[in-house]
Amino acid sequence: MEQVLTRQQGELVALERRLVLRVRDALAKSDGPSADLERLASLVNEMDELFLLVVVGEYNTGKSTFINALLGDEVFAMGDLPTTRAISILSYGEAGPPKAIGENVHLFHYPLEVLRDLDIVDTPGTNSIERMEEAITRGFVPRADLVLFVTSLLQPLTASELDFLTHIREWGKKVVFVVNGVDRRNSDEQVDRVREYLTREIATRLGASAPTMYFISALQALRGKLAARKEFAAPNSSGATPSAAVSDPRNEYPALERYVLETLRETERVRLKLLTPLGVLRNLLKGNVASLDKRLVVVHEDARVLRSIREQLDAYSAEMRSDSERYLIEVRNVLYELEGRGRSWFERTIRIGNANFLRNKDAVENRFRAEVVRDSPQAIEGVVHRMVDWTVQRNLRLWSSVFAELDAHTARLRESGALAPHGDTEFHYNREELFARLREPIERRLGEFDTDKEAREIVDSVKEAVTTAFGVNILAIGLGGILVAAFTTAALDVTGVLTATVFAIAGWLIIPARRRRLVNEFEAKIAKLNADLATLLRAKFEEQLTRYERQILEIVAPYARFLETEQTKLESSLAELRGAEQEVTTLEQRVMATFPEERN
Ligand SMILES: Nc1nc2c(ncn2[C@@H]2O[C@H](COP(=O)(O)OP(=O)(O)O)[C@@H](O)[C@H]2O)c(=O)[nH]1
Ligand SMILES: [Mg+2]
Repeated sequence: MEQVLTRQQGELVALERRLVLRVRDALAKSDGPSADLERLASLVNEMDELFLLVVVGEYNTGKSTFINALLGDEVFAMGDLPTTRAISILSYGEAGPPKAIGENVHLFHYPLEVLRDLDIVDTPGTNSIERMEEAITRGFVPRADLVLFVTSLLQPLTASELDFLTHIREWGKKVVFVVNGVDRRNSDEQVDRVREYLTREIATRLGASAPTMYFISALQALRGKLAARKEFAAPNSSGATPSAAVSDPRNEYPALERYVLETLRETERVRLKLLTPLGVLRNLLKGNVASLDKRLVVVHEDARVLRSIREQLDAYSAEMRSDSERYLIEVRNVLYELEGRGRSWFERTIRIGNANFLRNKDAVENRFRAEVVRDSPQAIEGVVHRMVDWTVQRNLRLWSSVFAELDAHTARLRESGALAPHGDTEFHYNREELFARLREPIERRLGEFDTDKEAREIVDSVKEAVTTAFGVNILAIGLGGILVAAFTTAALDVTGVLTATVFAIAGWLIIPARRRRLVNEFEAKIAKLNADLATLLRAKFEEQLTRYERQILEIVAPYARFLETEQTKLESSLAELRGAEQEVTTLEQRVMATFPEERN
């Protein structure tokens, strides 16, 4: 049976070791805290070490006295001052002066049988004014396989003790409560009341039902043993019964000693030893899952902001596209009126009586300009200018609202602590940097935004396009000038048809038919001009809109990529850690099933 258990123990240790390494790798990959990584690295070694029975409690509760009682010797200094600044590890061996091993750790030896199986650790008292001592003890807690928590009958469970117990429980440690100083009781009822009180408080405040609890007098026990020793060394030297103190029926020291010397030498020790790494893993995993979860929330928040910026951009573009149509309608109306004027001009002008006038190209052109073209080019130019101004203004507004959104988001994150300067992990660092990168160009652009210059650039490009489209090669000053030239081409065509020869040969006979054809041609020209202008303006507008969209997307894109990578990384790390948590539970159950708890 023993062999089977040993083999099973070996198997479980191997599984645990593999799990510890797996968690260590997962934490390293997810930029886990270096303290956690160090803890896991030492955990691997500690698994091979002896069982650690760690005695904790506030100073002066009798920790050192209790250990001395176990040894039946005064190995540790007992006193009223919180002087035990170091952790004292007691191992099996010849007694002698302690050795300092590492910072704040002293190694003692004593030839007590039980020490072959376990090391006993005396810790500096918590709650002394020396915060250092408490920190040393707290740091040692994760290593414990079992914690003996010593409190005093006269002051059971102070606020700071509760705080310390919470810390111990976070590491999943089994705690045995030792209430010391029963010799100082006023009555037996006092002991019963304290037991009831502690059982209740431990259950409600720490969630541990039926705690293991021993009411002892370490001092009586120690004195008894020392006296027995003396008696052994010099029999019949005194008539007093040395075991009188130990025979106090309310002193449960003998039961506690049995627990340490006997129970702990059996499967209980193996069980607890196997549970220790699992408790440590569970605690580290819990903390890291929580912090990754928090990071994931931040990443989701950020992604939401980017999505909202993209949505704003989409809404802006859609709205701009549909709103821009109204400028095209204005252009069409100008041309429509021009067409109307042109039609009646042809009616009035293309007549036999005007033959002389019609032969004068310059005169026709001038009159056509004065009576048909009129201010249409200026009107169209005005529409184009207004359209451009509107586009530029709206774009500026989009940038401002994107900026405001980012700003509000940063403020929210800062408030929630997600951007706190103490967050010195790579995650926060990258994030801050990207935020700065994201804001900087927007801020700069808002500062430099020159509406006039933007508008001028757009009008220039429209001008260039009109020049190419209508084949008017003029280095004109304004868009209007180019349009005048374009319209006049229409008039020139009119005069081109009405040559002198036509009048001479066909005379008045063909005039009405000619006129009709001219009007038709003119209408077709205007329709084409309208279509060309609309296409042109749409294209220019679309070009502009696309440029604006690209400008914003270019700024947002690296950030979006970062978030995407970060999210994938976080999610896979979380899955990994959650899987490990599952594994901890499975192993815990196996340990409990293989080495069941002994009820005493
Ligand atoms: N009356 C009484 N005094 C005790 C008992 N245990 C320890 N003391 C005294 O309390 C003081 C502090 O004990 P010590 O073991 O040094 O406490 P530690 O600081 O927790 O290690 C010493 O003077 C001990 O003699 C006890 O059970 N009864
Ligand atoms: Mg002490």
